[in-house]
Formats: sequence, C-alpha cells, structure tokens
Amino acid sequence: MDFQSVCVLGLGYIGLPTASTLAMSGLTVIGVDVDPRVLDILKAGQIHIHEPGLKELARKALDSGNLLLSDRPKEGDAFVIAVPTPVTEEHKADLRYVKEAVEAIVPHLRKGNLVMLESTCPPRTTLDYVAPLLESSGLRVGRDFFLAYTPERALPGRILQELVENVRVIGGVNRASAEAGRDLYRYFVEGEILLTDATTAETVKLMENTYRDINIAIANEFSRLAEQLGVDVWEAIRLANLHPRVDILQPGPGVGGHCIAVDPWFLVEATPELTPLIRQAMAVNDGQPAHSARLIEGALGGLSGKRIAALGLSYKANVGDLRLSPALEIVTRLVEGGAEVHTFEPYAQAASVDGAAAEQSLEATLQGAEAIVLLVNHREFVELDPQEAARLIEGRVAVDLRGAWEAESWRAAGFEIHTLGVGTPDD
Ligand code: SAJ
Repeated sequence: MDFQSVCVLGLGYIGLPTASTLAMSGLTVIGVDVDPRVLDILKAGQIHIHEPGLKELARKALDSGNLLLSDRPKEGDAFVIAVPTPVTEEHKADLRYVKEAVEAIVPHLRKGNLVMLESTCPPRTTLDYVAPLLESSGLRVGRDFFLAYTPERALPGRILQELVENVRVIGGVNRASAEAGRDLYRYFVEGEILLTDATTAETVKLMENTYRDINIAIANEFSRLAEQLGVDVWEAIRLANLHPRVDILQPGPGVGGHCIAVDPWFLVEATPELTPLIRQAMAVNDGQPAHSARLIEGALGGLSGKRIAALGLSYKANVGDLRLSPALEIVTRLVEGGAEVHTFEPYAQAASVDGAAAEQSLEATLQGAEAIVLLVNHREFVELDPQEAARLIEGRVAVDLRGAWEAESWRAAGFEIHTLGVGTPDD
C-alpha cells in the first residue's frame, strides 16, 4: 500500500518525533494537537518537551513544508493516534484522549484508510473499543478500512534513534491491516517489522514494561535488605551480574515516568485476580520515595530547619520529564518534615515543588546547604567534583540515592556519605 498523507494525532513524546520523521521521509503529515499552546510553541520553532535532537528535527520537518500543524485531523491516507493514556486514581486506564482522537477521525475516515493506534492501552482496546467507535462512520473495520495497533518502544532520551532502529511489532485486526501498518512504518523504520494480531501487540507492550518494573522492584528490595545486612548492594549486583544468566537492574529512589510506573496497572485492570506479583512489585517501587526520605532524615539526624540541596527533579537521568517522578515525592516529604529544600533541575528549569525553593544554578542550590542529595543521576551531577561542592556547601553530609558518586572521593573531600543500598555492618 502507498501513502501520500498521514495525520498524526497527539504531538507529544511519540507523536512529534513520529510526525517529524514521517515528514522527513517525504510524506505529507498533518500534525494534530488539541492544545493550542503546543502548536504555538512549534510554530515559533521551539518544542514543549525535552528530547535530544527533537527541536532540530521538528524545525527541519516544518521548514520542508511536509509537516503541517492543525488543531483537528483532516482527510488523509492514514491516521496515527499517539495521545496519552493516563491512569486514574483507581488505577484504571483513562481512555478519554483516545476516545476524543478516534471521534475526531470519524468524519474524515474514507474507504481504504489505515488507522494506527500507538497509545499504550489495556489489552483488547483496539478490538473492543476503537473499532466500534470507528465503525460509527458507517464503514466496516477490516473490510472498508484497516486498523492496527503498534506499541512505541523508544526510550526517552534516545527516542529519535530508537524510533528508527528498534524492532517494531504491528498487530492488525486482520492480516491486511497489519500489512498496511507495515507499509506505513516502512517509510522510516529500519529495524525488523513483525506482524501479529492487535491484542497480542497491546499485550507485548505491557509485558515489556511490567517485566522491567518487576526487575527494578527486586533491585530495590535487594537494596533495602543490603542496608540492613551491612552489604553494598551496588557491589553485590555488579558481582551477581557476572553470572552469565543474571542481569539485575539498578535500585534507586523509585520508578517514575509515564510508562513503567503506569503500564503494569493495565494488566492488573484486565486480570486483577491473576496479577499479585505485579501489584507487589509496584508496591515495593512506590515505597522507595518514602524509604529515601527516611534515609535522608537519618543522615541529617532529623529534618526540621535543615537546609538541603536537592539535585534533580525529573524521573530519570538526562531528561526533563517530571511525570510521576519519585524526586517530587521525596522533596515534598522533606518539606513536610520541616526542611528548607532548594531544588535544581537543569533539564526543566521551571520545575518546582510547593514549599521548596527552585534554584536556577547548581551554585545557588549548594550555597549554604547542610546536606547535598543526589536525586537524579544527570550527567552534570554525577560529574560534580566533591572538592568543588565542599567549597560551596556549609555542611558535610552527602546522600546518594543513585549509587552514582564515588564514596571515597566524597570522603576525601570531608563528607560523610550515605548511599542508598549501602549498609555498614555496625548499623
Ligand atoms: N529505573 C530504576 N532502575 C533501573 C532502571 C530504571 O530505578 O535499573 C527507574 C528510572 O529511574 C525511572 C523508571 O525506572 O524512574 C523508568 O525508567 P526507564 O529508563 O526504565 O524507562 P522509561 O519509562 O523511560 O521507558 C520505558 C522503556 N521500556 C523498557 O525499557 C521496557 C521504553 O523502551 C518504552 O518505550 C517506554 O518505557 C514507554 O514509552 O513505554
């Protein structure tokens, strides 16, 4: 199947790179977003999110004339839905944005069109939810138009490479739909494209992120028991990982972001009685921010009135995404405990937490602090010279929640260093 024009609905972390990449491969792309702010920022040559290389790519795509912006879809050969699917307070998938996007497509749907869903959804959403909504157009799915699900699997921070290079799974409501999906993604995907059915493709995505979540949970549990047993979990993991069939992930202050912290709930929602392990893993990860705050409190001998330099607010290293970031919960807990917290997030300078002071430079954050806490292992924080830190900060307490600082150099600079997952035999 050939394509000339594609509408991409949702210009976020996946939609914008996909729309820009498709436009650069020669197709006419209508990039659709319902948020006028997003469109204004793009028209001004900027982007509203932080992702390496994306601003330049989006600009190039817009300058080429192949990427057009709109607040609603238009007729085209294909529609790609890449809107968010947040999780509700009751841990259920909120399909509101998917519904709005599908309903916006219906008036423009024509015979022979392809509709691709990329938003992460509970299993069977494509078949049981999206297909009937699209059929309200009077066209029959699989016969008059094609419908397929393809999970996005690109890692934030490496989206532009992974979008192109990763293996792509495409699940159709029928074989012809999967093949139509393959023909579209072939315009830019260099990795292998594997075809399956829609529900399998949805489940594959959820299994991947759940598998990672559970593996992070076991690393976090190991870190807690290491603290109690007087073991250095980082060293223990390094040694265990020398075993040819062991690959333990890294413990940390918790799991954030809009994917791994959310997606396992979609499997729990679909099969609550069959997923006790998944729920337990999420409980372990969700407990890490409180555990981290207690570690900081212990290191400082109480929080009240203590001035703390908190480095990083985003959910992981070298990105500016704050969604569900454990660092936000930790800072909130420190503030609630009476500490005077100064935060610095170099990848999202406007980021702040109620009750904490948002600083605009590392120097201002460190000035006069009693303790320095590494919340996010951004490159510039990991490379921070402890001697330099010692010149700026008042106290000599360092807390490393990422296992990223070399304890010896911090000790040499006069600091008492506390690392998550590192117990001392006398504790
Ligand atoms: N984390 C740890 N320890 C680790 C790895 C991660 O505590 O060893 C924490 C991070 O600090 C972060 C969270 O987990 O808070 C998630 O980070 P991540 O880098 O593991 O994953 P995401 O959410 O940025 O991206 C994931 C990826 N999925 C997998 O690796 C299976 C990515 O490929 C997906 O495209 C993305 O979710 C998504 O959009 O679903």
